[in-house]
Amino acid sequence: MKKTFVIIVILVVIIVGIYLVTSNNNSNVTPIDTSQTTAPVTQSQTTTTTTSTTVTPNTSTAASVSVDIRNFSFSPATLTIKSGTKVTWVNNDTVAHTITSDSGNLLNSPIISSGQSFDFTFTTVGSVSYHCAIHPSMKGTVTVEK
Ligand SMILES: [Cu+2]
Repeated sequence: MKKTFVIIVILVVIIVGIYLVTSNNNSNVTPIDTSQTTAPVTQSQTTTTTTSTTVTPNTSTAASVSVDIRNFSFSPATLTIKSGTKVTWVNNDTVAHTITSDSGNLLNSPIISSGQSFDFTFTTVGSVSYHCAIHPSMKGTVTVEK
């Protein structure tokens, strides 16, 4: 009788052990499924960001030109652009200058210190001659085409 009880107890322990191992395996599978569900969401967010980044450079590079101010002269001194183009004068000289229309006041910049810049977007077709109000010998022309 005692041997039979011992065998029954051993069998119960083995069966309980199998149940524990099986339930542990099931609980291990569940977290893996959760992490796999999270991963695709992150990938779709990355794709959206890439698409919006691609659009930006095309817009900003569209119509802008820069004129270099150096050694008391504008370079290029003569410029032909399409209407709607933004022209930026960058003062790479050691002294201050201005961008001032020869006639009228279309171009009327403040004093542009060394290292600073001034920009103007041309929307009227025609030719605009300008000079530096501090150094009248500095001259330039912007021709705006339709
Ligand atoms: Cu000047």
